[in-house]
Amino acid sequence: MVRMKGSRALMEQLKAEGVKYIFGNPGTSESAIMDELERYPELKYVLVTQEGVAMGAADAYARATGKPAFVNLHIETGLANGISLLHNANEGGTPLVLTSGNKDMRKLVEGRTELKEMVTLFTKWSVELSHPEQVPGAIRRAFNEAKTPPTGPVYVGFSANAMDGEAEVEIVPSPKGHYHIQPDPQAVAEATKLLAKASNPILLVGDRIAQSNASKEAVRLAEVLGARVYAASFSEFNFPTGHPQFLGRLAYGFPDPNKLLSTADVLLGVGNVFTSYWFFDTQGGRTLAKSTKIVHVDASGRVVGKSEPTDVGMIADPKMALAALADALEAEMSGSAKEAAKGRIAAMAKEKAAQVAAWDKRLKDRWDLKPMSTERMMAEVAANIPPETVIVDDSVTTRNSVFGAIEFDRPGSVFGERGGAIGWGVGGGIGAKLANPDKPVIAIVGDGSAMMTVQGFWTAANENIPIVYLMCNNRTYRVLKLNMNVYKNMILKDGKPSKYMAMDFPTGLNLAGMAQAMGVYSRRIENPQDIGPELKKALASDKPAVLDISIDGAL
Ligand SMILES: Cc1ncc(C[n+]2csc(CCOP(=O)(O)OP(=O)(O)O)c2C)c(N)n1
Ligand SMILES: [Mg+2]
Repeated sequence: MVRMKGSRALMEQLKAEGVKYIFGNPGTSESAIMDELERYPELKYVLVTQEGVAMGAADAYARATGKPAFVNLHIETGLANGISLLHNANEGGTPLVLTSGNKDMRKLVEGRTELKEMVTLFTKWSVELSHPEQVPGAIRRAFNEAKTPPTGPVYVGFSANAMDGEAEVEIVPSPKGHYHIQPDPQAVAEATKLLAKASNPILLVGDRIAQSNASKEAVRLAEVLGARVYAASFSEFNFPTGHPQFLGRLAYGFPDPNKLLSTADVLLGVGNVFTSYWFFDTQGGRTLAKSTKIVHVDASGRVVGKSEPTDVGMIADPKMALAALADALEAEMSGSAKEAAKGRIAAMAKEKAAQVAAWDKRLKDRWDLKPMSTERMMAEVAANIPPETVIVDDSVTTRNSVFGAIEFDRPGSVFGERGGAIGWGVGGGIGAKLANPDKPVIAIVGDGSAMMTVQGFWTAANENIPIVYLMCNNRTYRVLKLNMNVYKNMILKDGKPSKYMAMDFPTGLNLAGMAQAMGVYSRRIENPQDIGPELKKALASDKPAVLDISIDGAL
């Protein structure tokens, strides 16, 4: 045990947890922390000028490193600005430790905000410390909670007396953690019984596959089973998109995903994959046909069987579960079932080839559009990035073209916005680049999303983080118009066209100008042929850059 101030115990515990970066924006309630940091140059403080940037950066950093990220914001005022993207981290299960300072506990009559009440809805665990003795243990528990499946964000508030007071403390890091939990053999047997006899199985992959590093196991299982593969989400690498059995992402707006999934006689969902869409469209929570039997695997007991009536629920690490299922299926499937699986795979190759041909045709048809099409933009990008490039995807309605043009074939190659709050990608680019200093990282961001956290350009300049931003400048919240059309067709059914109120930017967003004003190299690009040379130049510069690309925003 060593006697020290709470603020020093915090730094020592962060070092023990292996923290390299503190994403933050300080205020007076963080004075003790900022003073202590003077003696800890190994803990690099990444200053942001809007809290959303810190949250986006921490989210991407945690996901790209697989380790909890650390954020420090300012009391209720700074914390409030971070909550929008805290929601995304919570939805996606990102392990991060969010903190802020607070007034002295003794300032009772003057009034102080119970900070943890602000974030309990969006965190896995939240707590506020009143004594220096609590600091190392609470930080240790915070890291432990954040990284233990189901992973998620946690919050720790520091009252001034917890930071300024002294105590005898012991610094011990949180356990390394061995989280690959084997599935219940009974669940494997029941799932195998269903799957071995399936004549049209579908594997629905979610982000938890990436988190447990299970894409190889997912491929093996899909091949043994002869399953069609769809992604409920691809905000992390789940399955090689070029694989002949990978038939697409069920993005919102995809032609009726529920109908498609209901064609399966047995559906194997891995992760938090049974999501509901915006508008009410179900009775009693069932979105899929009764004839579709469901096997659902996830590390979280709160997710398995959550909404969709489920035949076999399996709470397990996806990697372990998929490996166990593939082994069991190989043993269980009859010779004729294996032959049938091969036949299905051959048919899928044709469907896949047709999808690729459809993309090529769309690209060709829209090649010379002015402003340029998203297809052309992304084809130019794909032709000019090194294969090891990491893509940060906050591209909103440009996303279909991102996936049309770029084949993702390895873990860590893509990190996308998830959870719904826009403003993720500018900070996301910073976090992904800090986690991948030796790889080129590009962030593809919608103009509306970029405007939410445009201050992040300044952080990229100030810290010289060589992230290349590609702005999808379509002068509109295009996705809101698409969703308005769905609302009209599905709910209003009035057959009248929408005026799309407040969904356009008649005063254009000069993102290149904003970047330049914040010290970042930038170019406005109208001609698709300029994308390649500008992108190469930006990637070679070892400095941040913003390429503000004017694209078509029509529906
Ligand atoms: C913090 C926050 N505010 C508002 C919204 C509502 N919203 C959802 S998508 C969107 C527009 C995204 O526009 P943009 O980034 O330009 O992409 P585009 O649709 O044009 O491809 C908005 C405003 C949101 N999701 N999050
Ligand atoms: Mg837009």
